[in-house]
Amino acid sequence: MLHRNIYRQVLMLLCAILFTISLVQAQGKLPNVMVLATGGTIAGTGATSTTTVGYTAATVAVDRLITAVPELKKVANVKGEQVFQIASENINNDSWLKLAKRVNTLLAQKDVDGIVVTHGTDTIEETAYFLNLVVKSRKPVVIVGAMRPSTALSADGPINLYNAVLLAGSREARGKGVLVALNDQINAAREVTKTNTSTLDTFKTPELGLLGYMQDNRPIFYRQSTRKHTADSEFDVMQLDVLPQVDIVYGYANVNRIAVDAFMAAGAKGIIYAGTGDGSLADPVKSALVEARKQGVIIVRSSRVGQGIVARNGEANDDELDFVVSDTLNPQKARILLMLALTKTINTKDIQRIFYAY
Ligand code: DAS
Repeated sequence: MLHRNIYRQVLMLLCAILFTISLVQAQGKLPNVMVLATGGTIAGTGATSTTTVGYTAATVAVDRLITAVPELKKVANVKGEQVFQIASENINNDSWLKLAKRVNTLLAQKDVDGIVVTHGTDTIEETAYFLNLVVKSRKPVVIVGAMRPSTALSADGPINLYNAVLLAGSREARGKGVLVALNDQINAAREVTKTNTSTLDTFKTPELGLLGYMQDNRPIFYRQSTRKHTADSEFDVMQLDVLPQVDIVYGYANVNRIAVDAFMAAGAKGIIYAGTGDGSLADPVKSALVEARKQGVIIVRSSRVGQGIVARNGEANDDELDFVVSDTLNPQKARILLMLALTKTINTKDIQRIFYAY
C-alpha cells in the first residue's frame, strides 16, 4: 500500500514537471510582443454601456487593456508600457520623438519580436506614418485603436488589440512597414486615413486599397507598399530633441493670405498648402507663398481632395516657383515627410526626390 502511494506521488510529480516543461516550451515558441499604450478611445470609458459619444478617452491603463483580453496569453508573451496617456488630438512632435525612441530601443532588443502601439484614432494615420519613416527595424510595428470606448456594448478595442498582437507577432508582417490594424483589416501607414468620424470601419486606403485581413487568428496579405520605409529610411530621430516647424494652410473658395503670413511670422520652416483640386493656388495665397519661398520657407503643394497625384508643374509652374509637390500624400502626411526631410536638407530638388521615394 505504502509503495503504491509513493509510486502515485512520484507519477504525479513527473506529470507536473512534464506539463511545466511543455508550458515553458510553448511559451518559448510564442512571440514576445510589447504593447506601448498612448491613450485614445481604446483606453476610454463612458458613463454607461451605451455611451459611444461623449465618453472620456485615455483613462484605462495598459495593464488593464491587456488583462481585459486573456486570450492574448495563448498567442504571445505580452508586456505593456504606458508611454503616455492622451487623447490623440493632443499628440505632438515631442510625443512622436518620445514614442519613436522607445520603439527603436525596444526593437533593438533580441527578446522583442514585435510592437503594438495603442493610440487614439484621430491621429493614428499620422503617428503611423511618422513611425513608418523613423523605425530602424524590419520587425512588425502595429498601430491599433478603437472607435468605441472600453465600457461600451460590443467595444471593438479588445478584438482590435488581440488582432494587433497576433499581427505584431507574425512572420508575415515583417518588413511590411508600420501597419494600422482595426476592424479585421490591415492598412499601410503611408496611405491609410480616417474616413468617418464615428463608424467602426473608418480606416480605409481609398483607391490604392488595404494590404490584407486578419481572419481566423492570422494575417492574410494580398499587397504591400511600394515606397521606402522603416529599415530602408534615411531618417533618424534618435539624436533629435526637436523637429522643424511645418504648418498646413487649407485652400477654399475666397481663401486669403492671412494664414501664410501668420505661419511665416511664427517661424515656420515649411508650409504645406492643401490646395483645391490638383493642388491649385488661388492668387492671394500664391503671392504669399511666393514671398515665403523667397524668405527660405519650403513650400509643398498638396491637395484637400484626399486621393490622386498632385502633378508637378500641373496647376502651378513648380520649377519656376521652386515649390515641391506632395505626390499622393495628404496634407497631414506631407507635413510629416517635410518635417523629416528638413532634418536632412533644404535643397528643393532633394526634397522632391524624398517625396517621390517615401
Ligand atoms: N479623441 C479621440 C482620440 O484620442 C478618441 C479616439 O481614439 O477615437 O484620437
